[in-house]
Formats: sequence, C-alpha cells, structure tokens
Amino acid sequence: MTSPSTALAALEKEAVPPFEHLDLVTVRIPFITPFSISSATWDCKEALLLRLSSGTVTAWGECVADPDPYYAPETTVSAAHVIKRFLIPLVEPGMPFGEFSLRLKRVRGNSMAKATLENALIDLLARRQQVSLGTLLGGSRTKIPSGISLGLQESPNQLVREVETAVARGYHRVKIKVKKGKDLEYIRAVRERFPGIQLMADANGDYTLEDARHLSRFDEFSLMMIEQPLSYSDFYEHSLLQAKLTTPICLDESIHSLEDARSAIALGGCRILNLKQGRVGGLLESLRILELAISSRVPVWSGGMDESGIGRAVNIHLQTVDGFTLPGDTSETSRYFHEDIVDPPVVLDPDGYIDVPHGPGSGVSVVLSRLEKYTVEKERVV
Ligand code: OSB
Ligand code: MG
Repeated sequence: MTSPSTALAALEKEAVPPFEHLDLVTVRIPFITPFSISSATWDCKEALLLRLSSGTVTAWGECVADPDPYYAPETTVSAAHVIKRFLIPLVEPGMPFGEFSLRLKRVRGNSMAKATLENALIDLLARRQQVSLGTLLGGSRTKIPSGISLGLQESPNQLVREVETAVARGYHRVKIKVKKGKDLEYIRAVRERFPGIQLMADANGDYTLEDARHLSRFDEFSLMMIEQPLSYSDFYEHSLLQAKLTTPICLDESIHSLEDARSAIALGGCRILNLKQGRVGGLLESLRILELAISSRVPVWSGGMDESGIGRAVNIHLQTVDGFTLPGDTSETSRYFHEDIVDPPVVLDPDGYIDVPHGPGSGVSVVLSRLEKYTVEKERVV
C-alpha cells in the first residue's frame, strides 16, 4: 500500500505531457428526474469538458462547476474564461507536476477550473504510460463502496419510497437532502422505516447558528453526520455549532483547498470531510488533504457533483487511495442519466460495490456520437 504522501511525491516528479490540441466542450445531458438541493434545482447536467489530444491519445477533464453559482461561486462560463485566459498560459510540457501545481497558486481560488485542467493532464499522463489513474495515485482497491444522494422530495412518504429503492439496489449509505421546513419529519420517516441503515443529511448551508437548538433535534436519529448545515463559506460558526451537537458535522462547500481543510479541522468546525477532488483544485491537492485527514484522524469520503462518466470515473479512481474510510456519493450512472457520454457505465455489483474501471487513465471512453448529441458549445483553444 502506498500512502497519499508517497504517491503525491512521485506524481509531483512526473513531467506534464505534451499535447497538440486543447478543446473546451460544454454538454447538457438530461437528468431522468430533476435534482434539488436547498439552494438549487437542476434538470440536466451542464458540464464544461476539457479535451487534450496527443498523437492518437485523447484525455479528458470534467469541470464540476454548475451553470449557476448556487452551490459554489464558480460557473461553467467563469471556469472556461479562467482556463483560457489564466491557466493554459501556465502549462509548459516537460515541467514537473509539482512545479505546475505551484504555478497555479498565483491564480487565486477558481479551484474547479484548476481541477479541470489538472484532471485532463493527469489522465493524459496515465494514458501515455498505459497505467490506470488509480495506480498513478497510489491506490490499491479494485472496488469501492457505493453511496447515493437523494434530492429534496415532495413529502416524507415520497422520500421513504426513494430510500426503499436505493436500499433494495444495494447502496451502502444513503444521504438525504434537507432544508428548513423539510427536515425532522423527513428524517424521522426514513429512520422509522430503516432503523439500521447508514444515513446522513445534507443541508447545503440552509441554516444559521440561530437554528442550533433545532439542529440538535437531529441528534436522536443516529445520523452518521450532518453535512454543511451552515454557510457555504464558514468554518467558525460550524465549530460553535459542533460543540452543541453530538452528530458529527461534515464540511463540503466551505473546503476549497488544503488550507481550508487545515483551518476547519483545527477549529473543530468539522469532524468529517467530504473531499470532492473537483472542488479542491484536483488530484494533487486531494492527496495533500487525504494525508492531513489521516494524520488528524478525520474520516474522509468522496463527494460527487452528479458528474458525467468522465468525472465519475476520476472520483472512483481516487477512492482506491488510503484514507477514504466512509462510503461516498458515488452512484450508478442510471441514477441520473438514461444515457451518458462514456462507456462503460457505472453499475453496482450484487454487494453494492463499484468496480474500478480497467484500462489506462480513467478507463472510460467518450462515445463521440453521444458527445455530439449533448454538446451545446465547443471551442478549439490550442
Ligand atoms: O452537496 O454534495 C452536494 C450535487 C450537486 C451539488 C452539491 C451536492 C450534490 C450531491 C450529489 O449531493 C452527489 C452525487 O450524486 O454526485
Ligand atoms: Mg454536500
């Protein structure tokens, strides 16, 4: 087994691969049903994709930014702008990834844009070396546990029906979205039906510290954690809230970097981390955060951004690395899409696990006819 820090040191020494072309492609892939969180509803996956071509090899990166700034400040359009204007000029093929990563620091924030470019370059590196992304990251697992994130529902009964389907399918852990006025009744209904499942709630920042007493009523339901109860940009008030709750707090949207993770953990603002590689600037920063979490004894799991198969595969490979101690938000392709742009789709085995894709790089291939069908914009940048 390779520790995240050992894998990081090796990856930092690898040379950024050369490429002939770089394309930005925006796709809109319909969802089977709309997905709602406390701050937004999406009826399709709009994603910015970055393609690198090098000889016969093609590599991809998927940006996790939404078309709107309702989950995080970046958007598909802002990410495309930052990539073109500020990030691509920093790429010098042949330079070590460690140096590339340092250069990116001059551009403040914009971690989703950075992850998009870094993901594509690392996918290209792995494909050229004929190794899988997981291997490059020092991962050893061949399968990972599944988890599902259920959006806000019309009624507690409707939510229970959704949970029944997820449990029957074999998901290892169920996350439900909550918001003010759609919380205790919903959690109670699910707990009464399923007293023993691994269950958690995600508020996407809908509450304030004034709701502390209300939130402490979540404690009776033995939730694994409550995710991002307070503001998308806060650590401090989460630390005050954590002192009043027995349920562990997990932070999601307030963590954009290693520094954020360090501050949040040091303050006691979270006992668990949702690590979304696409939100923290990519895979190198994810390895740094994993190392911190292991040494701080903070459990980590991989979040998702309802990605297409490109980003979904990256999240799966990352979860083969040590430090991911809890099931994440990695679900089957068919949980979101009738049709995705890559093959093979993500499916659950009879035990609710997901096989890590085989083959070089992310191990999935983009099906060009489907890509074209869902493309709404494309631009050759290099
Ligand atoms: O808060 O984790 C979140 C999706 C979009 C934006 C924010 C979140 C989510 C999810 C879905 O919960 C996770 C997934 O299935 O990929
Ligand atoms: Mg979340």
